[in-house]
Amino acid sequence: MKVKKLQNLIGFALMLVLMVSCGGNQNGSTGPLGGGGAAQKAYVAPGEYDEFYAFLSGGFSGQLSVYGLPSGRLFKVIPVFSVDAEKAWGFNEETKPMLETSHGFIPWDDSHHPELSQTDGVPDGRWIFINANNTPRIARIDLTTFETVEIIELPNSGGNHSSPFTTENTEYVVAGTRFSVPVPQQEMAIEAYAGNFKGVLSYVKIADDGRMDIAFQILMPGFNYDLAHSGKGKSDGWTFFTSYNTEESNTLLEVEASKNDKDFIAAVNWKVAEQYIADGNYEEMNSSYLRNFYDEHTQMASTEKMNTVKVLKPEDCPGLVYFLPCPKSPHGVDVDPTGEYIVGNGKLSAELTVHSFTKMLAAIENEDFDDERYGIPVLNFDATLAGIVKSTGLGPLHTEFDGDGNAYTSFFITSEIIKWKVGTWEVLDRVPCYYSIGHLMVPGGDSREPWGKYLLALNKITKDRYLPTGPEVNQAAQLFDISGGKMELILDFPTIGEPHYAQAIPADVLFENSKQIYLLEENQHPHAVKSEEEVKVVRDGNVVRIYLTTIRSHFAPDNIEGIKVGDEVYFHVTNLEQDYDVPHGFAVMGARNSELLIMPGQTETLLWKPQYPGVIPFYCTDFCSALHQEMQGYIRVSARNSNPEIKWSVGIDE
Ligand code: K7E
Ligand code: CUA
Repeated sequence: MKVKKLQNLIGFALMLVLMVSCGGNQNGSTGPLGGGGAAQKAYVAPGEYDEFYAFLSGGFSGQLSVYGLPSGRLFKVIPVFSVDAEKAWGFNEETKPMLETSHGFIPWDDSHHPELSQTDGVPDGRWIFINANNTPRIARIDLTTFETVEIIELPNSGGNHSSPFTTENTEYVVAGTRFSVPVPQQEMAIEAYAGNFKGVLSYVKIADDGRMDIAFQILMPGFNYDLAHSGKGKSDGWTFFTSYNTEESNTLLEVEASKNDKDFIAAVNWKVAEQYIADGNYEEMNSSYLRNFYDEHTQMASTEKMNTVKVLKPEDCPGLVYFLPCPKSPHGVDVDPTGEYIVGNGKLSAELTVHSFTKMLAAIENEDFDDERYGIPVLNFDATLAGIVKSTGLGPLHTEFDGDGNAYTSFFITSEIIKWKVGTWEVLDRVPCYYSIGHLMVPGGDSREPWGKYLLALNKITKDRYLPTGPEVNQAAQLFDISGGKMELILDFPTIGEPHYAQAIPADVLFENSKQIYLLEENQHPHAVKSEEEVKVVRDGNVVRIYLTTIRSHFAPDNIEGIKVGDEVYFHVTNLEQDYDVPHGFAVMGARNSELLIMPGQTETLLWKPQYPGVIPFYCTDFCSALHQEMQGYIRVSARNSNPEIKWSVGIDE
């Protein structure tokens, strides 16, 4: 009976919260908890595959997680900007260089926006990019291996938030700084901010093979550049960045940066930028930054240091940037699938301001300017206005689109999603979210051809949606079926970190290209051994390299002698398996890093420094076979001043 009482209590608490959080916004289009029909829509039977892969940013976990839709099943956490002991990311010798920056080795970041590569404005499944907000970087993940293969640092940026949104053929991914800073960095009074701090917008060129390179940076006024989206179709060639703090305040921004009735969307013509660069009309600035690349053949990451960047100054580059006034400190900026409408989500307002790209071009042509800021023309507000969505929701943050001419906007303050018609601006439907939605995502919803069907709400506050787990409850995602006229809630599921944005792509675009093994004969790791005959232990001064192999269910060698206290021992472990889904693990007692998790055909390296004489066990951490528990070995460690003979073996000579 106690249980029942508890349920009643929870039900009552829930009701209270609904009344407080949602202001009675439920219109009955969906029950708050869904029904049997809803369960059917999210149900993917055991053994069946999901229709979509969804990639959710890891927020303050710094990673990227992969879920199936509509089931909400977590498939994988891809380590990106934070070390991950499960996969040895940032712990093994191969991947340590991936987390090097000009500030040194950094084991963490805050990742907000995954963005799939596109061809003709449609996500193509080659790569997914994601930003690091704190120490400005962009990472590229290869979607054949679901591994991070490149990370580039962004110099002159103070926090990479409006990033890494792609152009429609992945010519570039962009990176606008959220915090303006002195450029180049130098000491000055903080109150000297206005006029002296700058905001940099970076364009990172993506080569055909995916390699990233900073093509140029635009030195903008010291505003906060919050989000971005590139044009598509008719507006291809442009990128739109929202800004706030056009007041240029350096303190108490919640008040000081909320004074101007309108801030700006910066419209950047990157084709014009390319022309200025081609004509040599730029400044080469000294700025050092790192680029880290993981080579799939050598299976090693390496770091390159770059020393200069090309900078464009808008005041010297007519036609490069225009400001579109946008009310109330806009957060998201979203471009509809036709490329005609640019939606500003003014986060302190109840309305959405939609600009017309065609009208913007006409206003530029007619020089219909109201003002200028630091040499950048400010277009007349009415001249570019396409329409206003009068929603009665509060706190719009982000908008996504379906393939049927509808838009979906998240409202943080009133905790709801509002569906509206592109072109007529009429509100069609609204549903509550539990609670306080940030981004939302429709598969392909920021592309030219959205797949539609589902809408994922990425909520900031979870409260009573799950059983309590101490003071923290993981952030809740909520899945809606949008295939009918009304949005229908069909699933809640917990997420990792605090996802901001997400992307999704039909599963069949990816899974056929998904790599199942690394071919042993293509393994060019400098310390690979391709058979048990080649294993060895090599001493060079106090550096000892142990070349090991794994195959179900033993290590070769598994008895090793001749190691001394004070040695630096590198275990180079090659997994000889050539079967799908047969990794082996490797862990040694007292190692001050992590396990290794070695995929079939791969080589990974663990550094270990033995601390005292003894016999130390090592073992396989991944349950690989019926005799996995037998997959172990020993290392004899001798005293520092001894002179032991190096020996290794596996099995007994008969
Ligand atoms: Cu709106 Cu960082 Cu994209 Cu969060 S941001 S919600
Ligand atoms: Cu190999 Cu367990």
